[in-house]
Amino acid sequence: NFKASERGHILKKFSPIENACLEALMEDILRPYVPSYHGLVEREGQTYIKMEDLLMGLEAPSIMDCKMGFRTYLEDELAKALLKPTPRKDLYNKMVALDSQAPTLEEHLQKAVTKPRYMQWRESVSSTAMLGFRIEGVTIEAGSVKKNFKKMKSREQIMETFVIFTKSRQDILVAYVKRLESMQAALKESEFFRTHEVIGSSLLFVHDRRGTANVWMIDFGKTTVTPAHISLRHDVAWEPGTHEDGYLLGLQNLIDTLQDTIQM
Ligand code: 4IP
Ligand code: MN
Repeated sequence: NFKASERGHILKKFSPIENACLEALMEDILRPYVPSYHGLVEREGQTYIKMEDLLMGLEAPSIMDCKMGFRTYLEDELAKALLKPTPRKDLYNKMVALDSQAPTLEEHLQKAVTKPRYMQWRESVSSTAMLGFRIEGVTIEAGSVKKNFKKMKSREQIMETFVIFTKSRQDILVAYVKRLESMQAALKESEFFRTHEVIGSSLLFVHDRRGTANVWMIDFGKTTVTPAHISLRHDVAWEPGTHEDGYLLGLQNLIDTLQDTIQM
Protein backbone atom coordinates (compact mmCIF):
# COMPACT_ATOMS: atom_id res chain seq x y z
CA ASN A 1 0.00 0.00 0.00
CA PHE A 2 3.02 2.27 0.28
CA LYS A 3 5.63 3.45 -2.15
CA ALA A 4 8.97 5.09 -1.51
CA SER A 5 9.04 8.84 -1.95
CA GLU A 6 11.65 11.54 -1.54
CA ARG A 7 12.99 12.18 1.96
CA GLY A 8 10.41 13.34 4.43
CA HIS A 9 7.38 12.07 2.57
CA ILE A 10 5.58 8.80 1.99
CA LEU A 11 3.19 7.74 -0.76
CA LYS A 12 0.10 5.75 0.21
CA LYS A 13 -2.24 4.05 -2.26
CA PHE A 14 -5.09 6.43 -3.07
CA SER A 15 -8.39 6.04 -1.25
CA PRO A 16 -11.05 8.69 -1.90
CA ILE A 17 -12.29 8.42 1.68
CA GLU A 18 -8.86 8.83 3.25
CA ASN A 19 -8.01 11.63 0.83
CA ALA A 20 -11.15 13.58 1.73
CA CYS A 21 -10.36 13.14 5.44
CA LEU A 22 -6.79 14.38 5.13
CA GLU A 23 -7.94 17.38 3.11
CA ALA A 24 -10.55 18.26 5.73
CA LEU A 25 -8.14 17.61 8.61
CA MET A 26 -5.68 20.18 7.26
CA GLU A 27 -8.34 22.81 8.01
CA ASP A 28 -9.29 21.38 11.41
CA ILE A 29 -8.06 21.84 14.96
CA LEU A 30 -6.79 18.23 14.70
CA ARG A 31 -4.18 19.23 12.12
CA PRO A 32 -1.22 18.98 14.58
CA TYR A 33 -2.17 15.36 15.31
CA VAL A 34 -2.24 13.98 11.76
CA PRO A 35 0.52 13.61 9.15
CA SER A 36 0.56 16.67 6.95
CA TYR A 37 -1.03 16.18 3.57
CA HIS A 38 0.67 17.10 0.29
CA GLY A 39 -1.92 16.22 -2.33
CA LEU A 40 -1.93 13.48 -4.94
CA VAL A 41 0.82 12.16 -7.18
CA GLU A 42 0.88 9.69 -10.09
CA ARG A 43 3.46 6.90 -10.34
CA GLU A 44 3.33 4.27 -13.09
CA GLY A 45 -0.34 4.90 -13.72
CA GLN A 46 -1.27 4.63 -10.03
CA THR A 47 -2.52 7.46 -7.83
CA TYR A 48 -0.98 7.99 -4.41
CA ILE A 49 -1.60 10.28 -1.46
CA LYS A 50 1.57 12.14 -0.54
CA MET A 51 1.99 12.80 3.15
CA GLU A 52 4.51 13.53 5.86
CA ASP A 53 6.84 10.69 6.85
CA LEU A 54 6.26 10.47 10.59
CA LEU A 55 9.56 8.62 11.11
CA MET A 56 11.63 11.37 9.53
CA GLY A 57 14.60 12.37 11.66
CA LEU A 58 14.19 9.53 14.14
CA GLU A 59 17.11 7.29 14.99
CA ALA A 60 16.15 3.57 15.05
CA PRO A 61 12.52 4.38 15.80
CA SER A 62 10.23 2.28 17.97
CA ILE A 63 6.69 2.19 16.64
CA MET A 64 3.36 0.99 17.98
CA ASP A 65 0.03 0.90 16.13
CA CYS A 66 -3.12 0.97 18.31
CA LYS A 67 -6.45 0.54 16.54
CA MET A 68 -9.03 2.79 18.18
CA GLY A 69 -12.72 2.44 18.94
CA PHE A 70 -15.15 -0.26 20.05
CA ARG A 71 -16.42 -0.87 16.51
CA THR A 72 -13.99 -1.80 13.72
CA TYR A 73 -16.36 -2.19 10.77
CA LEU A 74 -18.86 0.14 9.08
CA GLU A 75 -22.59 0.09 9.71
CA ASP A 76 -22.87 -0.32 5.93
CA GLU A 77 -20.89 -3.56 6.07
CA LEU A 78 -23.27 -4.83 8.73
CA ALA A 79 -26.37 -3.82 6.75
CA LYS A 80 -25.02 -5.55 3.64
CA ALA A 81 -24.21 -8.73 5.55
CA LEU A 82 -27.75 -8.84 6.94
CA LEU A 83 -29.40 -8.14 3.61
CA LYS A 84 -27.20 -10.30 1.43
CA PRO A 85 -24.61 -12.27 3.40
CA THR A 86 -21.39 -12.93 1.52
CA PRO A 87 -19.54 -15.59 3.49
CA ARG A 88 -15.77 -15.32 3.05
CA LYS A 89 -13.37 -18.25 3.11
CA ASP A 90 -10.33 -16.06 3.72
CA LEU A 91 -11.82 -14.68 6.94
CA TYR A 92 -12.84 -18.19 8.05
CA ASN A 93 -9.25 -19.31 7.52
CA LYS A 94 -7.89 -16.39 9.53
CA MET A 95 -10.36 -17.22 12.31
CA VAL A 96 -9.45 -20.91 12.43
CA ALA A 97 -5.75 -20.09 12.41
CA LEU A 98 -6.22 -18.20 15.67
CA ASP A 99 -8.83 -20.46 17.29
CA SER A 100 -10.12 -23.61 15.63
CA GLN A 101 -13.08 -23.64 18.06
CA ALA A 102 -14.30 -20.15 17.16
CA PRO A 103 -16.53 -20.83 14.14
CA THR A 104 -20.04 -22.18 14.65
CA LEU A 105 -21.02 -25.58 13.27
CA GLU A 106 -22.62 -23.93 10.25
CA GLU A 107 -19.55 -21.79 9.62
CA HIS A 108 -17.36 -24.90 9.81
CA LEU A 109 -19.56 -26.59 7.22
CA GLN A 110 -19.44 -23.56 4.90
CA LYS A 111 -15.78 -22.90 5.71
CA ALA A 112 -16.74 -19.24 5.50
CA VAL A 113 -17.81 -16.32 7.73
CA THR A 114 -19.21 -12.86 6.98
CA LYS A 115 -17.02 -9.80 7.48
CA PRO A 116 -18.93 -8.30 10.45
CA ARG A 117 -18.94 -11.70 12.11
CA TYR A 118 -15.16 -11.90 11.70
CA MET A 119 -14.61 -8.31 12.80
CA GLN A 120 -16.86 -8.70 15.89
CA TRP A 121 -15.02 -11.87 16.81
CA ARG A 122 -11.68 -10.05 16.47
CA GLU A 123 -13.06 -7.33 18.74
CA SER A 124 -14.13 -9.89 21.35
CA VAL A 125 -10.87 -11.85 21.54
CA SER A 126 -8.77 -8.67 21.75
CA SER A 127 -9.03 -5.67 24.09
CA THR A 128 -11.25 -3.79 21.62
CA ALA A 129 -14.55 -5.06 23.04
CA MET A 130 -13.64 -4.22 26.66
CA LEU A 131 -11.32 -1.24 26.34
CA GLY A 132 -12.09 0.33 22.96
CA PHE A 133 -8.57 -0.01 21.61
CA ARG A 134 -6.11 -2.76 20.76
CA ILE A 135 -2.45 -3.08 19.93
CA GLU A 136 -2.01 -4.18 16.31
CA GLY A 137 1.73 -4.04 15.79
CA VAL A 138 4.96 -3.11 17.53
CA THR A 139 8.46 -2.44 16.23
CA ILE A 140 11.30 -1.94 18.69
CA GLU A 141 14.33 0.12 17.65
CA ALA A 142 13.84 -0.44 13.93
CA GLY A 143 13.59 -4.23 14.37
CA SER A 144 10.96 -6.44 12.78
CA VAL A 145 7.24 -5.73 13.20
CA LYS A 146 5.62 -7.94 15.85
CA LYS A 147 1.96 -8.65 15.21
CA ASN A 148 1.18 -11.37 17.72
CA PHE A 149 -1.30 -9.32 19.75
CA LYS A 150 -4.57 -10.61 18.34
CA LYS A 151 -5.58 -12.36 21.57
CA MET A 152 -4.34 -9.65 23.90
CA LYS A 153 -7.26 -8.62 26.08
CA SER A 154 -6.20 -7.50 29.52
CA ARG A 155 -4.93 -4.17 30.76
CA GLU A 156 -2.05 -5.99 32.46
CA GLN A 157 -0.85 -7.47 29.17
CA ILE A 158 -1.10 -4.09 27.50
CA MET A 159 0.85 -2.42 30.32
CA GLU A 160 3.53 -5.08 29.97
CA THR A 161 3.72 -4.40 26.23
CA PHE A 162 4.17 -0.66 26.87
CA VAL A 163 6.96 -1.46 29.34
CA ILE A 164 8.76 -3.56 26.73
CA PHE A 165 8.04 -1.05 23.97
CA THR A 166 9.46 1.91 25.92
CA LYS A 167 12.10 -0.14 27.77
CA SER A 168 10.54 1.35 30.92
CA ARG A 169 11.58 4.88 30.00
CA GLN A 170 9.50 7.20 32.14
CA ASP A 171 10.32 10.27 30.05
CA ILE A 172 8.83 8.59 26.99
CA LEU A 173 5.74 7.27 28.79
CA VAL A 174 5.12 10.73 30.25
CA ALA A 175 5.54 12.38 26.83
CA TYR A 176 3.01 9.93 25.37
CA VAL A 177 0.44 10.68 28.06
CA LYS A 178 0.87 14.45 27.60
CA ARG A 179 0.44 14.14 23.84
CA LEU A 180 -2.69 11.97 24.25
CA GLU A 181 -4.18 14.44 26.71
CA SER A 182 -3.70 17.37 24.36
CA MET A 183 -5.10 15.27 21.50
CA GLN A 184 -8.12 14.44 23.68
CA ALA A 185 -8.75 18.14 24.31
CA ALA A 186 -8.51 18.91 20.58
CA LEU A 187 -10.86 16.03 19.69
CA LYS A 188 -13.51 17.46 22.00
CA GLU A 189 -13.38 20.77 20.11
CA SER A 190 -13.00 19.35 16.61
CA GLU A 191 -15.61 20.00 13.93
CA PHE A 192 -14.15 17.12 11.90
CA PHE A 193 -14.51 14.71 14.81
CA ARG A 194 -18.09 15.79 15.55
CA THR A 195 -19.14 14.98 11.99
CA HIS A 196 -17.12 11.82 11.27
CA GLU A 197 -17.31 8.27 12.57
CA VAL A 198 -13.72 7.16 12.98
CA ILE A 199 -13.58 3.43 12.21
CA GLY A 200 -10.45 1.31 11.86
CA SER A 201 -8.21 4.31 12.47
CA SER A 202 -5.06 3.97 14.54
CA LEU A 203 -2.87 5.94 16.87
CA LEU A 204 0.76 5.61 15.86
CA PHE A 205 3.22 5.88 18.77
CA VAL A 206 6.77 6.67 17.71
CA HIS A 207 9.86 7.33 19.79
CA ASP A 208 13.60 6.90 19.58
CA ARG A 209 16.56 6.51 21.93
CA ARG A 210 17.13 10.24 22.14
CA GLY A 211 13.69 10.54 23.74
CA THR A 212 11.76 12.12 20.90
CA ALA A 213 8.22 10.77 21.39
CA ASN A 214 5.01 11.50 19.56
CA VAL A 215 1.57 10.08 18.81
CA TRP A 216 -0.31 10.57 15.54
CA MET A 217 -3.77 9.80 14.23
CA ILE A 218 -3.47 7.73 11.04
CA ASP A 219 -5.44 5.52 8.63
CA PHE A 220 -8.67 7.21 7.61
CA GLY A 221 -9.81 4.74 4.95
CA LYS A 222 -13.03 4.03 6.86
CA THR A 223 -13.55 7.42 8.51
CA THR A 224 -16.77 8.68 7.02
CA VAL A 225 -19.09 11.67 7.31
CA THR A 226 -22.17 10.81 9.35
CA PRO A 227 -25.67 11.65 8.12
CA ALA A 228 -26.29 15.39 8.50
CA HIS A 229 -28.70 15.21 11.44
CA ILE A 230 -26.29 13.23 13.63
CA SER A 231 -23.80 14.99 15.87
CA LEU A 232 -21.46 12.33 17.21
CA ARG A 233 -20.41 12.15 20.87
CA HIS A 234 -17.78 9.38 20.63
CA ASP A 235 -18.14 8.77 24.39
CA VAL A 236 -21.14 6.47 24.41
CA ALA A 237 -21.62 2.82 23.52
CA TRP A 238 -22.61 2.04 19.94
CA GLU A 239 -26.18 1.03 19.11
CA PRO A 240 -26.92 0.11 15.50
CA GLY A 241 -27.96 3.28 13.68
CA THR A 242 -26.20 5.74 16.00
CA HIS A 243 -22.87 5.61 14.10
CA GLU A 244 -21.07 6.03 17.44
CA ASP A 245 -17.55 4.58 17.57
CA GLY A 246 -16.60 4.94 21.24
CA TYR A 247 -13.34 6.61 20.23
CA LEU A 248 -13.13 8.87 23.29
CA LEU A 249 -13.90 5.98 25.66
CA GLY A 250 -11.06 4.01 24.09
CA LEU A 251 -8.73 7.00 24.29
CA GLN A 252 -9.53 7.50 27.99
CA ASN A 253 -8.85 3.82 28.66
CA LEU A 254 -5.58 4.08 26.77
CA ILE A 255 -4.51 7.15 28.79
CA ASP A 256 -5.48 5.39 32.06
CA THR A 257 -3.53 2.29 31.05
CA LEU A 258 -0.43 4.38 30.26
CA GLN A 259 -0.76 6.25 33.54
CA ASP A 260 -0.92 2.94 35.40
CA THR A 261 2.18 1.83 33.51
CA ILE A 262 4.00 4.94 34.77
CA GLN A 263 2.91 4.16 38.37
CA MET A 264 4.10 0.52 38.13
C1 4IP B 1 -8.39 -7.29 8.59
O1 4IP B 1 -8.45 -8.24 9.62
C2 4IP B 1 -8.28 -5.88 9.16
O2 4IP B 1 -9.34 -5.66 10.08
C3 4IP B 1 -8.36 -4.84 8.06
O3 4IP B 1 -8.33 -3.55 8.64
C4 4IP B 1 -9.64 -4.99 7.27
O4 4IP B 1 -9.62 -4.07 6.19
C5 4IP B 1 -9.72 -6.37 6.67
O5 4IP B 1 -10.95 -6.51 5.96
C6 4IP B 1 -9.66 -7.45 7.74
O6 4IP B 1 -9.67 -8.72 7.13
P1 4IP B 1 -7.11 -8.79 10.36
O7 4IP B 1 -6.45 -7.59 10.99
O8 4IP B 1 -7.62 -9.75 11.36
O9 4IP B 1 -6.26 -9.40 9.31
P2 4IP B 1 -7.00 -2.62 8.53
O10 4IP B 1 -6.93 -2.22 7.08
O11 4IP B 1 -7.25 -1.47 9.43
O12 4IP B 1 -5.87 -3.49 8.97
P3 4IP B 1 -10.66 -2.87 6.01
O13 4IP B 1 -10.89 -2.82 4.56
O14 4IP B 1 -11.90 -3.18 6.79
O15 4IP B 1 -9.93 -1.68 6.54
P4 4IP B 1 -10.98 -6.98 4.42
O16 4IP B 1 -12.41 -6.84 4.01
O17 4IP B 1 -10.02 -6.08 3.69
O18 4IP B 1 -10.50 -8.42 4.47
MN1 MN C 1 -4.51 0.27 10.42
